[in-house]
Amino acid sequence: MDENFCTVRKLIGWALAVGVAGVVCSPAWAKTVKVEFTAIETEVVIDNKGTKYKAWTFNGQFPGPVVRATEGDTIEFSLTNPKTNTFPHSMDFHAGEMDFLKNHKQVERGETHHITFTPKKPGIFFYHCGVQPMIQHIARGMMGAIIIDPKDPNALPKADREYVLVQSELWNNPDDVQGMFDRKYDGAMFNGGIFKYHPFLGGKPLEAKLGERVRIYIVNAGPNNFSAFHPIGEIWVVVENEGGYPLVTHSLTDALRGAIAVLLVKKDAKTLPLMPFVEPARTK
Ligand SMILES: [Cu+2]
Repeated sequence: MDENFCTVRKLIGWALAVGVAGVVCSPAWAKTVKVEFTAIETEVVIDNKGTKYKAWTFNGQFPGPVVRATEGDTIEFSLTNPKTNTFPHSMDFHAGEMDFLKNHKQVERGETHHITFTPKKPGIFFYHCGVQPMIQHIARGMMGAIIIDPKDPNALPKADREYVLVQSELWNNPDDVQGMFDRKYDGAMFNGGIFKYHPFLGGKPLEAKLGERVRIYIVNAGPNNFSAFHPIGEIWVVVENEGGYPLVTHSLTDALRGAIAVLLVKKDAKTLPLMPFVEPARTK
């Protein structure tokens, strides 16, 4: 593995974007990535008006932090459920291929559970709490994205910037489990916010400069709906003009309830220090 890349990533990348405790580089390309999550039942803001919502979260974030590793790495994960919580919680990484009965443990209050696995397939995957009613634990925020980069650094073209969008539905009443089963939801969100990246509705757009390659990762968090994700005003290959380009689910009942983001392409585009921004994939 490239030593400079390893050192830089260890110092600035992972710890800021992911909440990862440490990255240990080995002589080969594979490394050990330590990820520490704490289940936190807390209030979060879910729209541009400041509306608070009684969420269940990983590390206080809705969705949880983006976890990132490279194909073949070892991920050492721990989930702590403090005694101050009310409910048990758990973790199911869809990037993992491991014994379900052994690893998917319900973590009671006051306990910490450890999972170690080696992701073997590159891509972006869902992760979520699996405690019943699972539909409620996901709807209330205990979910997120894990990116597994290909070990071949040339497998994907270099991206100048990357965004992660996790789409989910919102129930204004977080205790309405029957409404969750009945799909009677009130809003749809990218990254835990109604119109969070819509500049005409109080949100802050995602930004890019003309000519940049922007890689956008999308995760269907549901708990019920899938995203019919696509850009408006362009096709995926390249943006040819400066301007605004909505990124939507074309399932309009969800788009019009909040799942519209805008990619603003302009000369002075800045890098946004937001959860959806993750460091560029490893390239050489
Ligand atoms: Cu949970």
